[in-house]
Amino acid sequence: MPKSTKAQPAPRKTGAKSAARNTDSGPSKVPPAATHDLPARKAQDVQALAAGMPHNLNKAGEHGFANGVAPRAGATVEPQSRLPAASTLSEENGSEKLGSTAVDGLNATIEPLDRVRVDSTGRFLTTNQGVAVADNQNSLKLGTRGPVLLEDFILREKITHFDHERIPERIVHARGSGAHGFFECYEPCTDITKAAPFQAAGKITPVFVRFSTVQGERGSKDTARDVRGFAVKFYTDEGNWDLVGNNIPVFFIQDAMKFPDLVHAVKPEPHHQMPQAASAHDTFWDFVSLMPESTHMLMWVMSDRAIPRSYATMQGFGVHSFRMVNEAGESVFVKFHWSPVAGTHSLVWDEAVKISGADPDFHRRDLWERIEAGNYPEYELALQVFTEEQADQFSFDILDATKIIPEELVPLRKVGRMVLNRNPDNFFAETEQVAFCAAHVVPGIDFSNDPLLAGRIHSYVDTQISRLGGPNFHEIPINSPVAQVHNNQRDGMHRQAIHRGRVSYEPNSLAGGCPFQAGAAQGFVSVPARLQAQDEQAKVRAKPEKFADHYTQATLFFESQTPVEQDHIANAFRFELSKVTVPAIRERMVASLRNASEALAKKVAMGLGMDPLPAPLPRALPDPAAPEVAKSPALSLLFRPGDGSIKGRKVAILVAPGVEGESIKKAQAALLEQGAVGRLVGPRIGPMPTASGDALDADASLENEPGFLFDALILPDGDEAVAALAQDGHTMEFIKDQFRHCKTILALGASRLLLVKAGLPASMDKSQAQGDTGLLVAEAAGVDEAMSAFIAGMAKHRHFGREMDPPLL
Ligand code: HDE
Repeated sequence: MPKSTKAQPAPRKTGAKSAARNTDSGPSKVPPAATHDLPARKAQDVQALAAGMPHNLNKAGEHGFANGVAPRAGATVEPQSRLPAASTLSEENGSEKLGSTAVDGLNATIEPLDRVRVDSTGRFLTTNQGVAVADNQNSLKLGTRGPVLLEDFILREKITHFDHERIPERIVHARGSGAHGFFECYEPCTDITKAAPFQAAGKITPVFVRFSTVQGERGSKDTARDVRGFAVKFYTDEGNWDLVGNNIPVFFIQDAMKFPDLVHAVKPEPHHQMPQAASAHDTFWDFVSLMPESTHMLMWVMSDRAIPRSYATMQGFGVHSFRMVNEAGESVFVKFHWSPVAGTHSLVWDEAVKISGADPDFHRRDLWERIEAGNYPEYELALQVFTEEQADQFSFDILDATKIIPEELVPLRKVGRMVLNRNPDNFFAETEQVAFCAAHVVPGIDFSNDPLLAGRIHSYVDTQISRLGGPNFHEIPINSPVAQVHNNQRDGMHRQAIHRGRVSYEPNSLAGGCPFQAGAAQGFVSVPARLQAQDEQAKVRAKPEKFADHYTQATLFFESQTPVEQDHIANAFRFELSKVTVPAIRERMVASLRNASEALAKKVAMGLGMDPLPAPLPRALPDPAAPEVAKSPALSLLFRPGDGSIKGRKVAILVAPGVEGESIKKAQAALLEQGAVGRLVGPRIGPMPTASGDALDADASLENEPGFLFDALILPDGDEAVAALAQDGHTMEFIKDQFRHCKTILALGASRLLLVKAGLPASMDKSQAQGDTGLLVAEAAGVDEAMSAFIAGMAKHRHFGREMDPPLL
């Protein structure tokens, strides 16, 4: 606790009333006064408080290294009464609006969001001033056919507010979706950190998470090939900690100096603003082919990681090396990893492209629906913990954000889980206004010297000032911490806090020294990073030597993928580079790929009709250090299949008049039991008479919910229904897309014919012999058993054994 001395009361006698009623000068000594005269009492107590701090007690200790690492708590003096800290003696005159007086030591803007949640149930319309609006249909006119009057303040307030509804979108990561949830600590991590969320098993910390794409504008499609933002705001009881990460553990560049260049290159080209939310264009590939340090990241971005199936099925990474520090001040390095309990699952490219047309909100909808259905997305947080001495031995530099630390080299330590269990009440107020910031850390967490991270520490606060209209964005409810906020920052646009008293500086004696510096015991103290050799201390614009190894980890990533994933990477490079209009850029990129993987470069070149191969690009570091591991199986998406559940998946069950209803109802029930949704998709929505005379109600149509929006397909029995579906061209597209995207298909009874009509392998036995357990046929009577096989097939996510390039169907 801070040092605190009690202010000595002045003797109380009469005679000071008039002196105490001035605000601009006073006597040489505060005259004693009767305690019941408030102005005089205040003057005495202020004098006593100020006199209680005859000099700045901390000043002498403020210098030198020892104070630098362990600053002392500030000195404070306790006032005799509440009067010295008050702005005004009239604060006792409360009202419905004012409430009562400030509560001692409390910043009331930091309260649960209930404080600002609005529910208009049973209320009438009002203006922003709370004045009831009698007529919300007509503007004020001079007669029914006369001119509208300038006097109509209700119309003008409404239109003016509307005119200003938009705020600037984020420069990057404009497109996103958010959710509330909590982080639960598995075990105390006090050995490595004093950070509040990690102090006790079972400790719960509230979080808000925002997932995003990077390149596209706010209204762009969710399923673009892109990195996904994975930003988590922990409302810890020691302040907000933002872990602003991505779903890919490396980045394109090594130094913040290059970030605006990267973003300018990947965004729509400035002359015609095309293409939207896509890296497949000249300027992006021009830039990255001249920046060989991007190659590792390119491998990830061309992999299926860049087209996740769901926010609930992608990993998250802190990317940079951070530090953790314990109570004793000992520090280690850490990398942060989020792993989805549902496993890592992605889309395939053809599917992603189609989804972006039919449902640009695919990921947003999926996140919302999972949470509404109680299938809460869940992720485990793990740390890679390593020391500075270990880091020195690695073949790569841990300050280089284009490098990972293979899990085989430094294992993952699981420290907790995050569950997203509440959708926001209002997208704008929460998801749009949330302001993440790489600089928001709490005691126990600290930065490394990664030069990319350094730029981020600056950038995020800066950008919010223009995006959210001023320096007080931390007071927007979604951004305000649950920990108390007390400082001497004042004013600025949209200030919410009403600070009591006249002191807004430190040191002070007039507020008893408050708010005082917390000191090392409770406050944030930067880790005094180890001093490097003297010659490295000079001011330079330079990179460490190991940053020049641009290809070793690109090779590691590619070699660690399964053959299917390698094919997808090659196909993505082929697609993207085929969209480039300048052959020299394409060639430069393939020349660069030759340094990472000759096989990949050849395959891409072949797909681009490039023969012969261009000579490999010269390497910045001809002889890089040998890597610790040649393969890291953990880098494959298939390494994390998840808990095997099908929760949150969507299944299309086609129906048409004459459908065999019982098997469909059973199938739908079996899916619901597993947490998956089976939707009845008909030639149109509405009731479909079944063969047995009752009806099934189709809630989607072949037209409004095309096949690629579903994770799996069930085709129904019933001759009449099958004949009707066979007449509808959508059905064939539906089946073909499901097959092409390697999804699980179950054909019941007569619907086998539809598979044949769609051109699927005529002999199911042959397909199954090839191990494709995702193509199932069964009689309607055997639907229970068939559903077990179907669910097992879905749990495998995809059946890549049937994939062909180009696709057969
Ligand atoms: Fe960001 N980044 N970034 N970034 N970033 C922003 O902040 C920036 C980087 C990331 O859901 C901006 O509030 C610089 C790496 C996410 O609101 C901006 C550099 C990683 C989000 C900004 C980087 C990220 C952002 C835009 C290089 C992965 C969305 C709006 C030095 C670890 C957060 C905003 C949300 C957003 C700057 C590089 C992740 C402009 C200068 C590396 C997830 O401040």
